[in-house]
Amino acid sequence: MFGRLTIDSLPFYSAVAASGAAVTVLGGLAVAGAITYFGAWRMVMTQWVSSVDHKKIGIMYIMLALVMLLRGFVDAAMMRSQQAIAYNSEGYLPPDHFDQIFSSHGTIMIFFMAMPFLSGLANLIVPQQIGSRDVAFPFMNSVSLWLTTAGAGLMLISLVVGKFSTAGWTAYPPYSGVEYTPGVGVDYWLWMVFIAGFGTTMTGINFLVTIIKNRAPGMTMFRLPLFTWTILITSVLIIFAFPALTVACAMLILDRNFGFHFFTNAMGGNMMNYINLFWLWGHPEVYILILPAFGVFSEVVSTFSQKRLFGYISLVLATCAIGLLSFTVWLHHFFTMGSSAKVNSFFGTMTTIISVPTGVKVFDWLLTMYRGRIIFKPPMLFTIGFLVTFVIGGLSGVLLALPPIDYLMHNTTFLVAHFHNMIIPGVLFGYLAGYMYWFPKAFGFKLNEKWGTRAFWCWIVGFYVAFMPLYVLGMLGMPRRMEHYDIAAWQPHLIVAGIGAFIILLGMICLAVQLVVSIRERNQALDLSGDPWNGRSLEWATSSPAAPYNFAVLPKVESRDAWWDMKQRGVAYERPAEYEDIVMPKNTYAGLVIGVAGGVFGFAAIWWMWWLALLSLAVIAAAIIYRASDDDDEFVMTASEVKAIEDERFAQLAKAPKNEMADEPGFAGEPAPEPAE
Ligand code: HEM
Ligand SMILES: [Cu+2]
Repeated sequence: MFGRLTIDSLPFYSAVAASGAAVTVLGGLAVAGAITYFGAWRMVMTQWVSSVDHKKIGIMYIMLALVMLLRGFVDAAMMRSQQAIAYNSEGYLPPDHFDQIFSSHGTIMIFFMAMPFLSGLANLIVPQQIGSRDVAFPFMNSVSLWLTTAGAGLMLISLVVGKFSTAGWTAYPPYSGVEYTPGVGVDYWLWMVFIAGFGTTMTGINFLVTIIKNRAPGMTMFRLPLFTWTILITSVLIIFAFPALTVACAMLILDRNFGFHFFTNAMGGNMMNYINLFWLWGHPEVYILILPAFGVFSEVVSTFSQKRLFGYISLVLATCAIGLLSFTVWLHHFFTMGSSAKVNSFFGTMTTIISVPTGVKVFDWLLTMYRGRIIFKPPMLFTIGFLVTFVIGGLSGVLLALPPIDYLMHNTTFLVAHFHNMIIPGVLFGYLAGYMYWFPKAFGFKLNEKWGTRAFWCWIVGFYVAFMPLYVLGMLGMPRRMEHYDIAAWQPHLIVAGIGAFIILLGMICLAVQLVVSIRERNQALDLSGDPWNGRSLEWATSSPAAPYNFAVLPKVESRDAWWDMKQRGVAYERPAEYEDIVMPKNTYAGLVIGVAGGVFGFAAIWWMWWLALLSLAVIAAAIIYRASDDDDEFVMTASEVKAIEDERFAQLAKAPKNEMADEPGFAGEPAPEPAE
């Protein structure tokens, strides 16, 4: 009945594990309690979890990402404190537990923090930027959200029932094979990645189609805002890369649970096939994560420099080039695994070539700032912090791209320093900048800037203090993933790194305080105009938050920076003589049902409760059939309803300051002079 699930699967074997489980359970209860206390269940069910509105789906993705950021950070803080004290001592985390923690940290940060954050920003903004009323497949969008959430749910459940994988975020065989790692840990990892991967693949398809098909009249490809361009290329990468991961997971699942031998050392298997498949996804994945952040930086840098983006075409082409090249470098993750010198040099060369289009982008951003009238709001601070720090990380990447150097540095903390140096300023700062930049669009009020600035300073200082020592440690020969060590020279650096993690903790606290303070003082920071930063692209044409249909009348685009152009021509806030009926998709629980059943299926498969697995597959099939045969999936918003909403919007606009940025020191009013391209 319960497969391999027994009472011993509960984490009473260790105090640290039991408290992790307790915090998870109490956290879940607290959320449920809060919803009950505020009498909000009805609202949550009918307006949020069943929603197919891309804006609400985006907000839910970002909420998921922020919760998982907290969880991933707690893991990081535990590792940092363990390593700070574990010189000639066991520290407080036993090896098995430490291994679970680095595995869950990496897995959470990549799959359940960064990926949902990126899907969330894309959902919130892309349809509005292209002048569309929704994504191409609103229902599929809801399924994607709930499958991703199901994966994250399994991640949290693994803290309570059973143990998590100890095989790192990459789950390399043969270690992750059943021979060396029996138990459910690796199966948790495999099934959650497999299930969330379906959601992500569907998101990729959805956004590719949306951007190709749903653009407003006049929005040609070379008028698309840069953020939308990066989401377009990211979607293509998702569609080509994620299947490799899904297949690798499926094969390892077969190996572990059904006696197959794809990746075993015996019986004709070859573990290198897994590692190739994994990085065939894994390297494009880092660009899947970072390109949207580049998109955010592009938007932010031109808005807050009050200038047209410099080198638009070169930024688009560089994005495409990076997307293409990202499929040609995967072997740099295993230079040391014995390929020939020729193969290694090919992949090393390709890797260094990627730095060229990336460098182009950096210069474009710098030249956008050059002679701009920069306004130092928190999103802009994160952008500048990114530019400086990312270049350092890029240089250490070029070093690692050289196979002879990689032979020395492979699996040391030098690598850990390098990729955090790319991923924290490059990915996380980008998403945080996007969060602060687009928050008013989502909720109708701005985030507190003082706390945003404090968060920025803690993050950037904390980053340097936490990760620069790892470069040194790497050169001192410290391997990654060490639970304890007996080399005295390492400890001072690890203590400094621990202090850095503490400063980042302050940054996390500032983010939380910022949110709380902003909600409490929202009436002083209302965004009445929908255009709080004097923006350039179409998402600022809608009200904040946007009406369910975004645009009562689809905008007619006549140039790049469409909204800026409309404001210049004085046609930004024109009202039509008459409104029309708008057909909208109806909310549905089918997406939620598929997600929950997907999560239950994963849990059942992990624990070998095959009857339950079959049952949940049947539920998924039933939900799909129900939804597919339901013809009543749309409703009409009548012209008079639309008019009522728009009347309110224009009444609000009349109250809004004409240009909310006008009080800022350095406000340009007119566009700043453009350097020739
Ligand atoms: C917020 C501050 C962060 C800190 C203090 C931190 C710290 C750490 C530490 C101590 C490790 C283990 C290093 C070792 O193996 O010796 C690690 C590994 C890792 N981190 Fe982070 N990290 C942070 C943020 C992030 C973010 C934002 C991401 C990704 C979006 C990320 C992704 C990873 C990955 C993929 C690994 C490798 C896990 C493995 O070895 O399997 N980290 N991090
Ligand atoms: Cu790579």
